[in-house]
Amino acid sequence: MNESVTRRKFFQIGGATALGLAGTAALVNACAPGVSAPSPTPVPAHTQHVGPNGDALFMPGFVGEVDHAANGFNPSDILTDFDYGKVSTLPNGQTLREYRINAVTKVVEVAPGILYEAWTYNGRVPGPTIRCTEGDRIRIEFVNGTEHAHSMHFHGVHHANMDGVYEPVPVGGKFVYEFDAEPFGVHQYHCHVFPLAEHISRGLYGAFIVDPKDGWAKAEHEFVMVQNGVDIDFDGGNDFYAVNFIPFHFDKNPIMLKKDGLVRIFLINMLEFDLVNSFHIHANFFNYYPTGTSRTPSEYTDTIVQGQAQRGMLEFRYKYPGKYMFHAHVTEFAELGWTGVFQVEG
Ligand SMILES: [Cu+2]
Repeated sequence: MNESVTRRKFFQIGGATALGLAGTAALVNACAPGVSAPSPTPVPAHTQHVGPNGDALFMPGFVGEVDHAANGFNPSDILTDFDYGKVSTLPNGQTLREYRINAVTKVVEVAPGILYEAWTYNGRVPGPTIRCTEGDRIRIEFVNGTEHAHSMHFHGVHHANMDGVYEPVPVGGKFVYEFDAEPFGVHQYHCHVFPLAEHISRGLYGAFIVDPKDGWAKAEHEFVMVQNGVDIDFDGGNDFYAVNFIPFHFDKNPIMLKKDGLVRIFLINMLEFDLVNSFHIHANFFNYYPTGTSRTPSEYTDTIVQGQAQRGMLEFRYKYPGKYMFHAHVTEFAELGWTGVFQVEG
């Protein structure tokens, strides 16, 4: 990429087309004062803030959708796709949950016409959401089907030899991770092989949710949202931002909520290359439980900030029907894809 075209300008000038990667991609963002081609007639800046139909733009975005079927996963499905494993009972009465996870290289269409070679757990980004109850025995057979060494490093409490750091799994290799799930809360797993930032940024991460023994309050909706960036030109800076990997997905595909229903979000920040991420909901406040390890919220707010690997649980209800935005309040990230809509139905 031309040095003078920083990642901050990439999206604004229609970088997909500029890179020659776009194919069918058409970019909707006329809000690019100062970087568009010189015009013989000065155009008042704010006449540019309109979409193709002349309607006001509240967020930039892409025309069209990525091919979720070809990708093999859909961010909307990932919201509620909890994997409880193959369940059995050990002789001591403990619940055993067994998983099989393959590391696979997968070309993912991250924006219409833009293909990205992701490194994935089970062909999707984020990887499977592993969900269990505190005290369960977790057994994961990990097979590395890629062309690089990888591992699975879980956050939580476990033995050193199950930490996925000093035993990288070679190409074609296998490793069985086994540990008891603790503490309850919202955690994650990710590859821990050098260079770490690349292995994580490429897509090797997923949610690990440990429910307390006596459960959470019953919720109408429970969603997993993993915040990430996409560095499509591999220059160590993100070009797009998202939850559940595909930029603008939840702007195009609103999340339906029931009015007054309790919403619980397991929110994890796996963003590389940028120091902080944030989450903001419109016209409402939420209780925030950092790392999900306490039953007492630390905060009642509408915005929280997370550094990398920070995560937590959010709980809220919408009392009025309507359409509400949620997005990173690092607003630059929002304009580069990390934005979505809650549609509340009465
Ligand atoms: Cu790796």
